Amino acid sequence: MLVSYHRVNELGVITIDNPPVNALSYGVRKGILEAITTAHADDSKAVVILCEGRTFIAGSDISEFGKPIAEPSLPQVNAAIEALAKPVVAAIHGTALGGGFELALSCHYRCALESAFVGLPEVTLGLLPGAGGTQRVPRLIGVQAALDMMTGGQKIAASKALKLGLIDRVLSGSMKDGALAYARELVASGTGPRRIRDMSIAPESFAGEAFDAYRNRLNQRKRGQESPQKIVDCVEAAITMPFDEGLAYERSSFIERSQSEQSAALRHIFFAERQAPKVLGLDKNITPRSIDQVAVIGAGTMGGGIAMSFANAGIPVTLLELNQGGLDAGLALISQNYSVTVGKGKLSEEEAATRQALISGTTDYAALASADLVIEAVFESMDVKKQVFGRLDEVCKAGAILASNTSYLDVYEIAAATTRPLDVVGLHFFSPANVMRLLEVVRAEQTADDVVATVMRLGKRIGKVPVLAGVCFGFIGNRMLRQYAREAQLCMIEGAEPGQIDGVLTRFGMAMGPLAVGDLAGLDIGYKSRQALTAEQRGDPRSYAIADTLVEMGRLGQKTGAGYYRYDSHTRARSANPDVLAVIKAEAEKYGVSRRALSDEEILNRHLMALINEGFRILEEGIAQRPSDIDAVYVHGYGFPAYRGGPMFYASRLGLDKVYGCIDDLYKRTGEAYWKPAPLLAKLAENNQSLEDWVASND
Ligand code: T1G
Repeated sequence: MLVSYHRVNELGVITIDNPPVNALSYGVRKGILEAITTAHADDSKAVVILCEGRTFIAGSDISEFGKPIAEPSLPQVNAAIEALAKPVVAAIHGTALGGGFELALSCHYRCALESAFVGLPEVTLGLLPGAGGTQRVPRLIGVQAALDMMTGGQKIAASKALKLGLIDRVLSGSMKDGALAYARELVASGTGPRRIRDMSIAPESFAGEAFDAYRNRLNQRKRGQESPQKIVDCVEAAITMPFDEGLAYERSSFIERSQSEQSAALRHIFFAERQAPKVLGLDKNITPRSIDQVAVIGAGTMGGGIAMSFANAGIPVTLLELNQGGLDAGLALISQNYSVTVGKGKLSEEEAATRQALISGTTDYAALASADLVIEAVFESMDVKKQVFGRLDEVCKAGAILASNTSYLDVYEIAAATTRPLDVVGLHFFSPANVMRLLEVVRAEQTADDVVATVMRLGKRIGKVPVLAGVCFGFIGNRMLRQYAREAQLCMIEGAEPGQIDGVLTRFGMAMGPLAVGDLAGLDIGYKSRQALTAEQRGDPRSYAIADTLVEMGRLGQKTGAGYYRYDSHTRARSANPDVLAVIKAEAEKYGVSRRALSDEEILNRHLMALINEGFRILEEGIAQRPSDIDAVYVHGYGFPAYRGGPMFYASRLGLDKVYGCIDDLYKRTGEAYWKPAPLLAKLAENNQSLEDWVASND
């Protein structure tokens, strides 16, 4: 029974039971409407709506999107609830989100457990609240708070929701008992239904120009995203239109959004994040190892960020640094990071102190003896890493998992430095590790299955998106980045300036352009890693000549105030660096490149096709399990816009025949091996197959 109705004396109780998150599937909507019809006809004095399982309704059933909506629609269900002539109480636990909270808003009263959250996160799916949220919330809490809630999409804790007026009572103890008691109180006091549709919004509370100002701010904060703007339109309609017209405007806007490319992309990422931790072929009955104590080797930026990731999840961490000075500096940086977060109001002083207290420092390897997991985050040198793993092999207890945070070195070779290769795995975090959600889990040839299962589950526990990668140079993300970065360099030496290249990619939606990223990371990073490579491994000298010359001129990027751009020493504001043009022209001349004007379209096409072609190679080599894993990597680790779904989703929507044609043209024009279309792409395009077909054949 997805929905049941039973009486408790004078109360009617509607119970929803649709695991895992009580999503509002067709069956649930139909069951609620039937229960409301029953409650309408019987002599119950009030109705309570509650859910079994771990949460109140977490929203419409996202898996139903893109299919025809089977009636009753959620707005129809909500209208029936709101119209009931007796008080209806929503009893919230867990997370009442999206359509779930909109259903609660159509109830006349709302109560929630202290531990509960409410929210309207539709904007994160490229949608907007499509069942009354944009019309009811402004009436309940005012326009500004409503706009912030719906364009941000964040969850709101019960205590804050009470202050805002989103809920009427916070319950402690049993949610069901508390909700029934609240409903009896309403009956006893003769309080009838209270409908939000009957509330009004003071028109002067948010005049027209305030809406335009809000839209402009959104253009900055949510660059390129269509739904936030549409939410503003719907909220403005809540002021300018009667309630039912506003509902109709919201519904037509929602339907338009649900059919949009951006929503399809964002829903793809939603499911990609949840698919990624599932390892194909892994025995489902494997018992993961318990991870209660973690150690991190190296108290630098990465090591400190990794330690914070675990402390933030309540896991004690021992941070090891070779000398006390380095350790003190690392702990000071962690303390500073927490202070900044507290300063932004994102964390209370107490919570920051609690987390920081979970991080202890040491310079003695013996302190790692009881760790269940040790993560090495030292200098990116195979020799150094082998020394560290040799020491860990000596001091760590049997069964401890030994992980390297290497960003491209061979984990299999690192494991060979120990007597326990089965316990060795790669855990590639992304800087800043306490912020970036991507975690590449690098499985070496001998990594044990229970180690993989353990770290995939642990990745979710610390709020990361864990993606399984096989061993190759650069795993998934950095391997694709090298192709993308090559095109930035070649476009530059062939005729484009840094500002044009970065402008094209940021207008596409990338968080930053490739050259600005280089300046941020430091051009010396790539320079140093190239010194360790042979000329053949370094590849086409035109693809690093400019970068190397800038480094040799001491222009390392932001850290020296100049790289591809100049940076203001106080504000770090970026501006064109005229010296770079001279360097570019000199290198072009040196390599006999006759510069020409490049169109924005050519620049964008080459960068995206470079990512996509390498993505297909990564798939066919089995380095990534599925195309959506590659998308999760690029969205969560490299700033690819989530509203475009990731490189492989983008390729799917373009059509693989078109993608193949683009890459094959580049191959024919340049003759470069790296532009040879990946065999898997060629095969799928030739057989008129999609990536979905390939996934289905591989699952
Ligand atoms: N629909 C379908 N499946 C869902 C789902 C949903 N709304 N939410 C979660 N799941 C699945 C998920 O795919 C996973 O499946 C399992 O549940 C556990 O999820 C009209 C139109 C509720 C905070 O955006 O934020 O309402 O992998 O791993 O970490 O205006 O799920 O186990 O097979 O995330 O404990 C608005 C989305 C929809 C909320 C729980 N609602 N969900 O987090 O578990 S649009 C949302 C979440 C809407 C109306 C509009 C989280 C969670 P599997 P999980 P979790």
